[in-house]
Amino acid sequence: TDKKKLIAGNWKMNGNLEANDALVRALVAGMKDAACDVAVCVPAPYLAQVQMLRHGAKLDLGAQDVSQHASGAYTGEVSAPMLREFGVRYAIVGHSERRQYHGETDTLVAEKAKTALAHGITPIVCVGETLAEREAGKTEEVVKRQLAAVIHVNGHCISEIVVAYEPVWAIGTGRTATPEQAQQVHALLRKQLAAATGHAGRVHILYGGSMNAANAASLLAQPDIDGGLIGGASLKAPDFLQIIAAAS
Ligand code: 3PY
Repeated sequence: TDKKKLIAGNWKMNGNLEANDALVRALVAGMKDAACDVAVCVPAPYLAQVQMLRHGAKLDLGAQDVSQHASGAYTGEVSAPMLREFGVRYAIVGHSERRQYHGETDTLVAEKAKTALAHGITPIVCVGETLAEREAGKTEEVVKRQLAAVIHVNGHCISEIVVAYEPVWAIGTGRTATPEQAQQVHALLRKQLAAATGHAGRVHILYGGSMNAANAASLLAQPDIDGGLIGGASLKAPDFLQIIAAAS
């Protein structure tokens, strides 16, 4: 399809006021000719700072998580309505680091996606298999189960989600899926979305997992890879800008 690609940075728990200032200014200056959509998913305390810095630019703002609840006695959580007040357009849900270190289940991830959508935030739903699951031949089963949990909660508004395929063995390890390995899973996910919605062509399926300036072009050339969710390389302006250029 001819939809624009989406390049989203996932800063994870990195950054500080000074570094963010330099990074976002460099991005805003460097992406004037970008023909793709670009977002940065920043730690919650920096949303206001980045919202101000990107003022007037095409750079969209994202959060890295969102509560499944809209408000209430949930100490430490951040709600979708709060994120909206800072101009947040996207929220990552179900990143493998949250599934692994914070015990997030398919059901919880689906509830978070549903709450985000209800408040006008597009969830970036992460799916991906571990190395053990891949080696046991379970990749398809795992990613389908993870995506099904979200689709079946949100059957009517599935076209408003973004999916990110992030093989766990390629996250923060420097190992990347080959373009062919990634394409194979993206095609499966597209088929699953098509069966559920009838218009899967509109849904962005991003690749994540050590996408960087050197490998972005070959991954983005695959027919079902509609963009990237970028970890470490999103913290370096020249690298992130190179990925944006590869997607433009
Ligand atoms: C990575 O690239 O390592 C990521 O986890 C992106 O979300």
